[in-house]
Amino acid sequence: MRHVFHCLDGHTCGNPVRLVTGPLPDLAGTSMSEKRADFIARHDWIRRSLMFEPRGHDMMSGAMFYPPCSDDADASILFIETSGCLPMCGHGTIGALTLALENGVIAPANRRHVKLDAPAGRIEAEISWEGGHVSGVRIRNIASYLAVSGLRLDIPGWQAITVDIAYGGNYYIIVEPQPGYADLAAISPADILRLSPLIRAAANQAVSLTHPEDPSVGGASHVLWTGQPRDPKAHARNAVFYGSRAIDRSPCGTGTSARMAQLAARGLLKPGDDFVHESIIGSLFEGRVEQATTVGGFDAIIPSIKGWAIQTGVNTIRVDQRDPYWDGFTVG
Ligand code: PYC
Repeated sequence: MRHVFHCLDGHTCGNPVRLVTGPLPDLAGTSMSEKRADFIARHDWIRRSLMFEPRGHDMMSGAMFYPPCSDDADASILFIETSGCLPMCGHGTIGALTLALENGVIAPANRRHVKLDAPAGRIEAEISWEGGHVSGVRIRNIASYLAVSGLRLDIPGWQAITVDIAYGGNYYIIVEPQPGYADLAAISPADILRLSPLIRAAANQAVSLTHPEDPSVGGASHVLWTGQPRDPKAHARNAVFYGSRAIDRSPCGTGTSARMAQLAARGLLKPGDDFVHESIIGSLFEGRVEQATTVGGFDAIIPSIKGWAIQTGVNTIRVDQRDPYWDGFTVG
């Protein structure tokens, strides 16, 4: 059996985005959270075949637009990545909206203001246009909060470290400078790929994380390594590990949201403050604390993140079940 998927490929500040325009599977459920669960239960082969090698790679990340779930939204968005179907993805939203709006995949009532139902909740996007091109997207993200602070973890074969865990649409284990970890500049990408899975396993063994208002979201999935900025416009630099072998090339939208929530909980950011985050390749997201709020009894913030994306191609992808690797593979 052969399946053909039509995709628009691009990247957001360096990290890939593959927008699948069709055919899309019908999903059961009335909310994007229920539809995400149905996709995972019945259609996950589509994610695996389009994200993993030989059609994708370790960093591949994609999205699909569906009709809105709530009355006043323009569309709904589902995220498919090598790490699974994330509740929320910032770089994915910026890229998917750019590709969709430039190619007429969605037709919002207002092309400068798009309301989306995401599995993690309602997000809104301000779109900047230059001629027929989207020059920037600012997403107003879901409520983000510091979930755990000062967690001590013994990392086998390395050392004991102290981390915080914050939520920005996914749960992030945040590694800051401490004895044995001076800065992002002091470790190599190979170290990040080797140590992050160990940190993630130790964190999930030490604490059980469930979103206080959405039991379908839980577990620490991403590791955010903090660092001093290199670009004078940035307040900080970071590298986010996700999946089993990926380092985000963008500054990571949900990671930047989690980091802003952590800094706000410490009193280092307040509503109205900007926070420019630099990625491992030097690209920038412009973060901002929009307002203070609460999540299930935790003090929280509504963050926004602005970034840009570029289309790199139009991709018709075949998934042929005669291919022994039809639903993808990963190495290592
Ligand atoms: O931008 O939120 C993000 C993200 C999550 C994983 C990779 N990028």
